[in-house]
Amino acid sequence: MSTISANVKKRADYQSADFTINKVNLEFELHATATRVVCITQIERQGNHHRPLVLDGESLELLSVAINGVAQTDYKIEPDSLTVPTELDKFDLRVENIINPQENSSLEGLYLSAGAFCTQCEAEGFRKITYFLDRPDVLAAYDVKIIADKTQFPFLLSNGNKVAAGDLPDNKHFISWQDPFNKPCYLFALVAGDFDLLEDTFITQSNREIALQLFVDKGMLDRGPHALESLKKAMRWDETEFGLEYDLDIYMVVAVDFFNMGAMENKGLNVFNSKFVLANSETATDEDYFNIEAVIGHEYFHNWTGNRVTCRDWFQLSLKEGLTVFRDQQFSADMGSPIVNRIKNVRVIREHQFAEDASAMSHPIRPDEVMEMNNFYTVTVYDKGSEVIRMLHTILGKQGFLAGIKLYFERFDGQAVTCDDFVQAMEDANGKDLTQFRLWYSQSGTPNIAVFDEYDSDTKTYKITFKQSHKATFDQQEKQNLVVPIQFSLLNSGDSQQHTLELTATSETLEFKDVGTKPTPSLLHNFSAPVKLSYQYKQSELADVMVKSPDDFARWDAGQSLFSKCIHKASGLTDAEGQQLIADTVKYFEEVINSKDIKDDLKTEILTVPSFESLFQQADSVDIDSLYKSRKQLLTQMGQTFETQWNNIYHNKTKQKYAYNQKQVEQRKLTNLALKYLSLGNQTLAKELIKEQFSSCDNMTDSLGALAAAQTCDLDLFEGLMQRFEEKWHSDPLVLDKWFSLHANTDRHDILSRIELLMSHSQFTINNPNRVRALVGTFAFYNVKGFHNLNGSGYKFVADYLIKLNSVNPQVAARVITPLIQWQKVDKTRQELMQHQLMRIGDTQGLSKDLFEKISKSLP
Ligand code: B3K
Ligand code: ZN
Repeated sequence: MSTISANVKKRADYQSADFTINKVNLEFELHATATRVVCITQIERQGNHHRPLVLDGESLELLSVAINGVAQTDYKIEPDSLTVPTELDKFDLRVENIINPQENSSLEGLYLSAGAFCTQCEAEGFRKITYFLDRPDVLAAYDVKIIADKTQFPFLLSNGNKVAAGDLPDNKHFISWQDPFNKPCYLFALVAGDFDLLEDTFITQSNREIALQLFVDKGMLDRGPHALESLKKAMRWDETEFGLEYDLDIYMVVAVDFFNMGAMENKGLNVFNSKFVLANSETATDEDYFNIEAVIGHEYFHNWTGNRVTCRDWFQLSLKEGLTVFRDQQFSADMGSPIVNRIKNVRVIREHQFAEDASAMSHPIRPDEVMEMNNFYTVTVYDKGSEVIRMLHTILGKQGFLAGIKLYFERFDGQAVTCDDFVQAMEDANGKDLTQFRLWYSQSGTPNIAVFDEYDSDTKTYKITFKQSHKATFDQQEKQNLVVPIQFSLLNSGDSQQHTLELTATSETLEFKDVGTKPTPSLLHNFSAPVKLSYQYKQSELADVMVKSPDDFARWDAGQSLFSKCIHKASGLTDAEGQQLIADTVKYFEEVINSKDIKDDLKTEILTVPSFESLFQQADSVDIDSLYKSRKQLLTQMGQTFETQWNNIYHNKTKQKYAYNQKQVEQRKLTNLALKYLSLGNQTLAKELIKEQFSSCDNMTDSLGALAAAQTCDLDLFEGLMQRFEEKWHSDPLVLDKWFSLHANTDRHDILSRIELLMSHSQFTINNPNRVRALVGTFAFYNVKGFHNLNGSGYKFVADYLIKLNSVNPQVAARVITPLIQWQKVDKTRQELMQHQLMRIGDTQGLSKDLFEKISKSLP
């Protein structure tokens, strides 16, 4: 393993900055290989000390440093810093440097995305632009002047308001921007390019008119309206639900093709991965439409939770991310189906967050130690972070929660604060002691909640006991009891009430009197805590909860448990016994599929078999092959047993023209599920339906529905349709990502040579994160058979690719390595194969900090 001077930063070591920056004046003269940056800052010493000024900076060519107009020479340049000795307490610093955006394939700092300049500064990318105090607790007002060629870059954008513009010699022009709101440098943004522009306005609750501008690649205007509509919905929703109004007079969103993640909430100038902006019915699925609305909402909501009140240091990331994810989840639920949304949230937790907590990357939502900050934009910080906020919402109630939020903004607007500050505001606004609750911020791992009950028919007493336990995780041995809100009700007891227990001790027993018959508990309503809950249900009891619970989430969850228990059990039985168990289990779903009362959205979810990933997380050790096989047998049985019903559902399909609305979305989801089951239950029929749907549908959701069904039904048919798809979309990379992705998760023996071939496709490039995620990411995360091939070829393939990607884009490489470091639950042989590949990657010359941190943690 190569050694890196691994600089581990600890949360406990936080110190406020030696200097602060009051005002920033930036000037950019854009050039693909040599952009000149002049940064003039008003700097002030903080406290009584004589330390020199130390600025962060990476990959910069320094031209000059001046203090109060006097050129300096005795500064010291190191690979990641610039030290300027000075005794002055208040001074103007001028730094001039050159950067090379064209060579910047890390997509952090200033880089070129398909010919347009753009920036990504969070977390620590600003230091790749100029020498600066690159930390979130240094807040300043920015004036920015951008100079560039007028023909190539007619749009020159930055944060805030446009204050000046003009022509310059040599066909150049300039535009100046002023952002009146103090911000940390991670919220700085610059974009320059030629775009098509979609404009609209929004009138705020206090009657101010906001200009909305959406910048997209030339020729993409017809794919912009959904994003703009989503933005207006988000703005209105934040006013109605939280009383929060937008503050600047202009809100700009730019869609770029090369982007490391979903989007970035830069003040007044969001930069988006074009995948989360561009949509029309032909190119985007219902899921794309949903995600666009969610991500547009998320970035907009950051304007208050993140920008107006920001993080003191990066360990506090969940302060803004957990809270903003919670807000975007509430928004999505209000815009669409609450139950589908909640299930979606829970799937992320169970499939990915539980996996992270069970791996060597386990960390609390507020991490204690970080080597590379980009590695901590995790499902734990984001999604478990959101669950923690949700628990506060449950414990304090909606009004109490809103009172806490109000106090939080009153106290901290314009400041950089901590998670503790947030909880303190919640405590103070509600007069509630949250000392024990705070442990959710410092403790990692998934709590286990075991539930036991007993019923005494003589005394008509029912007792139910909840017991919490916590296993050690890779990062923490010692665990404490947490506050776990558990919502539940008792079926068949004559008591229809929902109860909420705030479990704080190791164990607590509740007693119910005058209970006529033994109730069946319906537990963890709405997934009231991010825990693994167990109760020894009989199959018939689960079926009871699935059909009768007053809580839709509990109904779905009971169905999932029926499936999961059956799959796990069958994977340990002989084939014949397994098949019998599966056939018996499937019968319980007859009432659901036949029901006229269950709404389509819930029905589809209940009838969807748990993903392999979530089954994987339910056991401590997994026999991959037999689990995979049993799951497939169950799917097939579902297809065969209910062939008639699937056929009926399918033929009730809407004939309406495509529209993205709740009713149609639910219908498409259900009919495409039916088609998939038919492809397992009646191949001959399915093949005809698939061909017909693929040829005649007017939207991407149904095209992909047909392809996904073909993928399980008949490989030849699949190949033929995939070819047609490619012919239609070969010049549209965003659409082709769906095609790359479908190829990558196909179960076929020659999958690796297929992927190699796809890498030579003219639209594939290792430089574009969307392409890499679609092809290599999908394979590693979801192609169970290919990735976990016992001959080790899948692991080796991913490792080889990561070795290449390491030098191109370390951030993306560190994402794609995730499945490889999660070797803890697989068999010994596979563990060794995976570890061997991790060691190989670890030996790479020039290994990035990003990969080093993950590999060094995960090797035993
Ligand atoms: N705050 C950004 C994420 C930045 C990731 C840096 N590696 C997007 C978001 O969460 O809204
Ligand atoms: Zn965010």
